[in-house]
Amino acid sequence: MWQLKDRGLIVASDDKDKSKKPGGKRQEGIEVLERQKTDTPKLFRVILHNDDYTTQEFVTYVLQAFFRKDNTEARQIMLKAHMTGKAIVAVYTRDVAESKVQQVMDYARKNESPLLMTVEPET
Ligand code: TYC
Repeated sequence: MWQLKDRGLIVASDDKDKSKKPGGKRQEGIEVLERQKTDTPKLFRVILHNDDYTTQEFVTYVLQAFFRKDNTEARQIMLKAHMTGKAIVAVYTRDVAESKVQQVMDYARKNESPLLMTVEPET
């Protein structure tokens, strides 16, 4: 198990922790820093899917409002989906990607749009 300590150190606190002497307290410092690991989180793409009903303006607005795209990039992503069927909007951790998609789909349904976004793992 990994724990975040006060000064931002990541220290191991599992049984295999060699810096922990038998019966004694775990030692921290240089020894611990050498053991520092960066567990890179898995990343997930938010995919925008084309449909025949949502207006180009609505899609462009959604990309700006929910994904902080400027108008030019939002239009490029929208047009890619419009012309090819789908486009990658952004890449996030799973929680953020799923939450963004949920928010957009809620907003789209309230506005009577069938706009579809999905989440897929990065390869
Ligand atoms: N195809 C839609 C239209 O012509 C526009 C559109 C673009 C809809 C991209 C969805 O993801 C989309 N009105």
